[in-house]
Amino acid sequence: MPAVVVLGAQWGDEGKGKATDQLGSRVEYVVKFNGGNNAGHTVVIDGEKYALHLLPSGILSPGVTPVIGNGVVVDLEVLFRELEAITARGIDASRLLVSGSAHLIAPYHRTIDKVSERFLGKRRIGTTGRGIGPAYADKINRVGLRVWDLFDEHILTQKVEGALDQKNHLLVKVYNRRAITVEETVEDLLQYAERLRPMVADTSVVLNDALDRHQTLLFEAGQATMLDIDHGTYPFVTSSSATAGGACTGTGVGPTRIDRVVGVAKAYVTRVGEGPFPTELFDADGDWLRETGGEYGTTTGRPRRCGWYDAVVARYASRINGLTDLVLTKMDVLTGRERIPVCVGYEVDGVRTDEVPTDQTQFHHAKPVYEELDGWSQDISGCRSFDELPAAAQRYVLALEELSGTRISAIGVGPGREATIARH
Ligand code: 2SA
Ligand code: GDP
Ligand code: MG
Repeated sequence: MPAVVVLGAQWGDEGKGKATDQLGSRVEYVVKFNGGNNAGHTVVIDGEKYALHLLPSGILSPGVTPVIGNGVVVDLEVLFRELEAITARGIDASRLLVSGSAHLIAPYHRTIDKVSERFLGKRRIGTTGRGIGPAYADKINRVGLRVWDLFDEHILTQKVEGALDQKNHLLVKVYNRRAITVEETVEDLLQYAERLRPMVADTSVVLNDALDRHQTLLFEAGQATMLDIDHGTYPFVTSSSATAGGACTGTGVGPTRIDRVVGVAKAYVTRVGEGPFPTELFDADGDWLRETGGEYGTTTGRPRRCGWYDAVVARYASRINGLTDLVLTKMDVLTGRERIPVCVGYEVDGVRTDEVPTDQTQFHHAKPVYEELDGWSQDISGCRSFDELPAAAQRYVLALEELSGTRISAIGVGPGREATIARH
């Protein structure tokens, strides 16, 4: 397994953190390639819960070198706060590497994220408010700040001046806020420069050299396929490439060096923020999934919208990412349901389709076509092999595998590191 990508096959929070952590014990590098501290990955080890945001989940495995790739946007205050918190819990984070080409989230990005969401009103995206979109917008607009810029105050000042030019106009004239000064921004960013310096590297060289030495790499995606800037439910998406291609652009490792692409999917579906979600439940079943599954945002605490498994989305994720396998998580949450609906297709304005419509209006109109599968009542959280699962649970997995078009190689039956069934 020299290089593997782990990514979300739905709208996020599928349990990528746990999947990464599990594979982490078998890899040498865990590389985050997109997003920033909008992510929230929960890993439970020996009953202890760790919530990671900006740091790669692999940081919890001894011996692993965690890497923040060039595709990530870095909030330095959050980085050091998270590093201090996990170091205080006895985790050795000293090997962390940060790409010099990664972009920085400046305080004004957070401000703009929050005020623009308020300004959008009914058209808001439901962002995490962490400054992610504005930081990526500056990157694409070529007025972004990169980690390397921290080590030349003159250059940093020039770049902050350039970035603030238009923003202050917008903040003062449109949003009725005070102007942000160049000095306060530079001072804020520079306070972290010397602490960061030893971690900064040309991580593309580091990772490609590691592959040359036959070491193993795991690329960890933030957010998910349906939140991807190109392939997600635009404009209700995050601002980065959360699909498999992002692992290449976000790290400087070429696609021919990647061997396996693992999609993580929940046995049902959740979404936070605004945007279309065909299988969403607005009734007691939705509340039941939220409470039984503990579906509240790891970063913001927001209640997640919940719905039944959507095989159309799973097939789409398989195609867009070229998935080699799926990890199906949270099977244990469904225990106790007599029947479990699974979405096998959509009806869009009276026409049946088996594909995710890329026309946004059509996706908003998509109505799920359900097939009902038998549920199971036995507790499955202690099962550690496929054969131990009740027959109906086995049939549920096999049906999802068939409908999703990708082999299910592992099944999650609880939040703990050990609560997984591997299928060989
Ligand atoms: P942003 O902040 O610009 O990335 O928001 C844009 C959309 O992307 C969604 N998004 C997420 N969806 C699920 N999980 C995320 N991480 C946290 C978690 C979220 C939380 O693990 O629970 O705590 O609320 C995440 N990050 C971004 C977001 O909801 C917008 O729809
Ligand atoms: P991520 O963003 O994809 O890493 O997922 P999150 O950590 O935001 O949300 C997934 C939640 O489900 C976390 O609280 C995990 O501890 C939990 N979890 C992961 N896998 C399983 C599983 O198989 N069963 C149960 N019950 N919980 C799980
Ligand atoms: Mg999450």
